[in-house]
Amino acid sequence: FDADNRERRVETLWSMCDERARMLQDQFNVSVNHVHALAVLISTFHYNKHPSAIDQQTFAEYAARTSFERPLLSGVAYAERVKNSERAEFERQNGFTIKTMEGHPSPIKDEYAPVIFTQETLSHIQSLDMMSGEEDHENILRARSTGKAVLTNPFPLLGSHNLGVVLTFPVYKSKLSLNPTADERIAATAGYLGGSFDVESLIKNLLAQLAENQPIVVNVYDVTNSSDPLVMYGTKQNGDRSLVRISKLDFGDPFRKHEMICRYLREA
Ligand code: WA2
Repeated sequence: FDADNRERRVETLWSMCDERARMLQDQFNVSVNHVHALAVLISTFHYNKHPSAIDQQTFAEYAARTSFERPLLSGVAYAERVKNSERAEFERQNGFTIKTMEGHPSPIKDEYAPVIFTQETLSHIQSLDMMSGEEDHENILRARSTGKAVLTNPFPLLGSHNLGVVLTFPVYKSKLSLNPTADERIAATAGYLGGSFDVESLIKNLLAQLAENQPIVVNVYDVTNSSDPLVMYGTKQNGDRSLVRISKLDFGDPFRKHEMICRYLREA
């Protein structure tokens, strides 16, 4: 097996892996940008307009009709911040009890993040307190103190049990000052607009569209903690271990690091 062939095999793997990483990153980033726009929509039409111009039905319709803008998201939802002192009034006005992620009535806590608007595809998280889930809870705290889009590590999503990551944007009351501190941000928080990347099924779809005659094994890892890489996508297929390409991925949350690892399915 000569050096020329070997070189071509290396180059082909590099370009196939880089192309897939670029496509995934692009689709991820356009999805994030559109969720950002939805957060602005909530702020503009739900909080800065009296009475609010958005209810569950309006949100669900808008989310469904714009879902083509968010190719990797299985759905979007809005969770409102509710302090314990406001809970009774909130539950009376909305006509439901705040529930834990397991679906039971929530015990008393300082504050809650019950979902009030959902895209139809996420209707199963309606009225759930997103602060009662470990990954969602971390996301909510990090989003509201930074003002930025944040991602969870990969975990099994509610309902589907597929591996995914949750994206969260904070929504603030209009009172937020120009260069707010973290504490000012937290105090002005109105709620959390987010969605779920159903990584398992949606990346598979994306990669299937690119399938070529040279089958490759693609894995995506969350390598935020370099000594404990977390599988985000891909099965444990071995492939040809002698040749590996690691392509860079940037999903826009500087706190998290991701990479794509590719190898040939078959040996040369
Ligand atoms: N969305 C969909 N499935 C999930 C999930 C989630 N969170 N958490 C676990 N499975 C409304 O950060 C606010 C969405 C959370 C946003």
